[in-house]
Amino acid sequence: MFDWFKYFDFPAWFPENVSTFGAELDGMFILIWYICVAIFILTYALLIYFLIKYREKPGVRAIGYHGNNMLEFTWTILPTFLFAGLGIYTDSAWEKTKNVSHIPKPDVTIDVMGQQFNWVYRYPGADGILGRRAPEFKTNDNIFGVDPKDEHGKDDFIIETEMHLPINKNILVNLSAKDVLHSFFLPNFRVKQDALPGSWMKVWFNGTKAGKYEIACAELCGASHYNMRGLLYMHSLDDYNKWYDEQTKAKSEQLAQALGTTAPTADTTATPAVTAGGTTEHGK
Ligand SMILES: [Cu+2]
Repeated sequence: MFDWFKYFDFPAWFPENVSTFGAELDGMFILIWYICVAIFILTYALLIYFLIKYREKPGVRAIGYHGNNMLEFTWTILPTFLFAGLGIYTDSAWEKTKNVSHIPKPDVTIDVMGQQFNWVYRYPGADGILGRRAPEFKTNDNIFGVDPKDEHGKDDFIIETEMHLPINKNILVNLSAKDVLHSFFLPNFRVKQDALPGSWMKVWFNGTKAGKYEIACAELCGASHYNMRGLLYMHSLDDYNKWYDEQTKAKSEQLAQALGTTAPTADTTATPAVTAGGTTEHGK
């Protein structure tokens, strides 16, 4: 038999959730979805019923009707309670995911910049500290506005389109845009946040499953908006640290070349970018 319910069950269309807070947000979405479906069915059933009941009949005259205070009172009060109730019920999920003062201690902090038409990521480099940035340093060659005098900024490395992160770690993204409004969208992580030129927003999440995931722009930002697609690789901690080491080595070689010196030999004492354990529990 054709399974109609499968098509009616809209939440089943969601991309796989791989975020610690995803299930809670999905639950909220599903609750609101089914309330909407129930109201839709109720109102359309009534509409069709009245259409048939009060259809034109020979010998029956239409009557004028000037409203009913009780009815109007009811359909104003009921939605008020419904919306206020939903607001109170979903408040904790909102606080956990969006309230900046409740962001858990980050294990990895990176900058993400949206521009026409791709995403650019800045990692803190070998020292693990992102260089200071300020608007006055912004140029086309320095879109993040990193202070050229800040030592912490020298080893920062920038990559485009592909983002790499470790699983089971608290990720903090400082988000901004270079030109117009963009929206940083990680469907599998239930993360979506507008990116505003001239402003840095904090976005956090914690991914639970290694793999390759889509990054999209969810704000119509120009002619190639559809093309603003990135890939997020979630790695095990070891794989992530390996990738990170390669990037920092490439960066130090690049720096050495620019200075006309040879790169320091691979230092075996380098501390891993992120250490195992010590993951802060997400939430408050
Ligand atoms: Cu965009």
